[in-house]
Amino acid sequence: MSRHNFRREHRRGPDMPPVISEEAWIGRRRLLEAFGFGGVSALLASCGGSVTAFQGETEPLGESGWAPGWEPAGGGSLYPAARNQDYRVARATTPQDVAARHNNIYEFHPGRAGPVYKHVGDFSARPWQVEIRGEVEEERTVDIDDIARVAPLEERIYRFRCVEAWSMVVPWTGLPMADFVRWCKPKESARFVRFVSFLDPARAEGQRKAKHYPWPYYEGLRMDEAMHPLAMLATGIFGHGLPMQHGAPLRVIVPWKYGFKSLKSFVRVEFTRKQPGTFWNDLQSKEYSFLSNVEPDVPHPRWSQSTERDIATGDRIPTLPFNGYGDQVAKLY
Ligand SMILES: Nc1nc2c(c(=O)[nH]1)N[C@H]1C(S)=C(S)[C@@H](COP(=O)(O)O)O[C@H]1N2
Ligand SMILES: [Mo]
Repeated sequence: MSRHNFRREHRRGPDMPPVISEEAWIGRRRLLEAFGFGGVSALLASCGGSVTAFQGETEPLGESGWAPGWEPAGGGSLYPAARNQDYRVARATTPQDVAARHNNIYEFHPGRAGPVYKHVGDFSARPWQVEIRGEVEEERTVDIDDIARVAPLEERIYRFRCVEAWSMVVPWTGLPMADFVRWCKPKESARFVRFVSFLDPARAEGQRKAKHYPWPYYEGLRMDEAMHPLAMLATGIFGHGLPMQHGAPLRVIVPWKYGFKSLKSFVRVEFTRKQPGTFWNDLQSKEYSFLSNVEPDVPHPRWSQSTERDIATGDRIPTLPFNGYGDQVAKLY
């Protein structure tokens, strides 16, 4: 794709309809696997524009192949963490293979959710440090292992709903964001917490190609949102450390908000007095608000938010207010 086309294709937001729908892709993959084919590129070569994304097809990793090749945050002995049974979902958990092949992380693959795992290359989440800055008693730079040991790691099954109307149900490993926030020792004056992702255009091809984005990716939460028991600092998924495409080595999870609020791979946490800017709000304020809670009755300017597509089954299902967490979080708003 030329630079010009690339820009045209990718400037619209975290919500571009896929060139080929993920249902179709998964469907073809299942079909091919059933017939014993390892890759899909040969078949897709006849599909014109959709071919680009599938060039360089690598062997499927399979259920156990998604654990990262580096030591996860806190060390491998902390995984798998015990499941916290208070956090369950009355909907089938998305198979790991499906979740790990359908991701959104513009640093590696800007434009739409898709097979980001093919674009992470040999990017490694070690060594990795996190700066704690702003309205805190003492600014510090800490190692991910210190963060992962702030509280016992636990597993929680959460719904996850992207603003582009796909969704999944996955087991995250991590700790309550509230415990991490307290450990940062914010001052009374701190009213928001801002997260910033890595900047590494040499290794992250999306940051090289999509030069028109204001890298690095940044997001923010109100302090009461970050302190809510549902907010997590995730270090793992499916019982192991996060693979790069899911946001290694640590990320934010706020399950009642659209997926783009759940920033991945952060290197900086900053406590602020004023509401910080956020990546998508700064790019398209009419489409992506600072709060961005899941609100099925409030359509995106370009599509309805009343239903969502389960990435595993392909089923269209109703979207729930606050993504099903209204009884816990509605009181915040
Ligand atoms: N740093 C960073 N974090 C990010 C994104 C991104 O492009 N960069 N994309 C967001 C979007 S739009 C979604 S839907 C989720 C996807 O998370 P998943 O790939 O683990 O499902 O990550 C969010 N966090
Ligand atoms: Mo998203």
